[in-house]
Amino acid sequence: MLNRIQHFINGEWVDSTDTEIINVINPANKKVIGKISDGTTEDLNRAVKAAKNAFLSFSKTTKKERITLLNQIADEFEKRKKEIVDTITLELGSPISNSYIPQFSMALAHYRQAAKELEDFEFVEYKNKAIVYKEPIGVSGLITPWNFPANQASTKIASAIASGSTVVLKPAQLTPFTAMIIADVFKAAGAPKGVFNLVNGSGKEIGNGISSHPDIDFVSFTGSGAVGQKITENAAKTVKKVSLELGGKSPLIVLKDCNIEKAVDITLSKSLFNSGQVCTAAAKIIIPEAIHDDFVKVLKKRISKFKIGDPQNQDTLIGPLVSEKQFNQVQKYIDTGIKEGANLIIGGKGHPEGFEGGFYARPTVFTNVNSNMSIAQEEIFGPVIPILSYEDIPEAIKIANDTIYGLAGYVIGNDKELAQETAISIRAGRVTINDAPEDYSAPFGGYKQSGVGREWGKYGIEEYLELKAILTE
Ligand code: TAP
Repeated sequence: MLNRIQHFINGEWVDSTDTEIINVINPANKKVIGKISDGTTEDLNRAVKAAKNAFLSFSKTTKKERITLLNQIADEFEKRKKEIVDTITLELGSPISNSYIPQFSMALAHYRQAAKELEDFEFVEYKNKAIVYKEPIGVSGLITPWNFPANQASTKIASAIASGSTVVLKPAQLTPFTAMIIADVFKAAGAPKGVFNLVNGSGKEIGNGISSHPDIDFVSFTGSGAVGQKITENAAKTVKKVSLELGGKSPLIVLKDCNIEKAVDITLSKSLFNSGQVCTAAAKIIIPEAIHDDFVKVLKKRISKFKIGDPQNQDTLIGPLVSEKQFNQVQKYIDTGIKEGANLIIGGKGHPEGFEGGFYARPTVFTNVNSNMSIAQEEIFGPVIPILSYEDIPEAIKIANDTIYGLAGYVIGNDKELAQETAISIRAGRVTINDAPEDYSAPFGGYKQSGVGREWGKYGIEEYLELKAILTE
């Protein structure tokens, strides 16, 4: 039982100002795995005060000092690999192999990448006779979701530290323990007191407190669109800069000349990874009419290879959803898909046989989906694959862009030129062709209602900077 009922403020683990606690559940068996404090506004105020004090000196550190600190953080993070991987597996229900790659490895990569970006990052630019200084933005409030507990926090923290800003993190109450290990990492790495602070608690109390706090200069949020809007409204009252990484309904366009087996494998991994609880998940699959039936035939065979199981088992590829709320949301969309007339060819409502004790949903595939259906428009955040078909490329692109979102997209095909042209036509912040690997130096973020601002690499660091022009004679 993990009993971590303290907050990390000013370089120390400290008691909460209240005794309220929150139970954390293992989604694979619904058992309580530990407790955290349900933080108060007073706890948040202490953390903000520490971050504000620390900013006075941390904002003056040199690039070299911050490169050293980021590498020390990365080293300490790496030392705790097993603890982090086990914790993600326990609190999120992510299969253990995925808790390592990419959950752990992505988070680690952000610290290393930020240190690397700093090497040749220019904090001073000369424009005619003006000198442009890029200064750290100040106290940054970070609010993170549960679906990538290490990665979502680490990309924000790494960028903030690289810029010389200080932070107050509020992780999701469903998955708080991984973030608490990050606090241990900061302590072990010898980070100056107050540079990193963590307050646990609810979005209602601590999240709202962050977005409306007069001493917080910037809020970086990842999560749902509804909460993103609320944060923006709150932040407007103190004219705070806000960066939002929200949801998506990312299209995956398969081109006619693809290798069908390969295309199916990529589709399944992009749709079903993390049980579909990924903001960049391939969430509407757009197939040429000419190969539709062959593609579906292969997909029916291949999907059984995605073994559902206990997240602790090395060969498990699909674990439970994170919570009952998430399970119910997925059930609702499966119901809606059926009611709206899509053709359910795999899966359906309920639990997979033998997995009734956790929040497991059945991997589900719908064909005969049209672009107006809710399952083609709304973010399901579960293992549900809607398949649509197209006659020609303009129609494929029209379907792909028929969404309020624009976070990611995918194109699979052999004709490199056509794949690239198609990728360019998708209105989204990050489009992957075939099975291209991640690139941590490239920007990550959304068009349209998928968000505001960018994370990762130098683009992430730039979010945490203010520009000052000094005009000289
Ligand atoms: P959210 O409610 O958006 O939670 C994300 C974070 O925001 C959590 O830390 C949450 O705190 C906090 N929060 C909640 N209300 C807040 C408020 N008023 N002010 C500031 N922070 C607040 O997400 P969810 O309810 O867990 O999931 C709902 C849906 O959001 C999912 O089904 C999915 O569609 C989407 N989602 C998207 C993403 C990404 S990466 N785009 C990630 C997760 C979920 P708590 O600890 O109280 O939850």
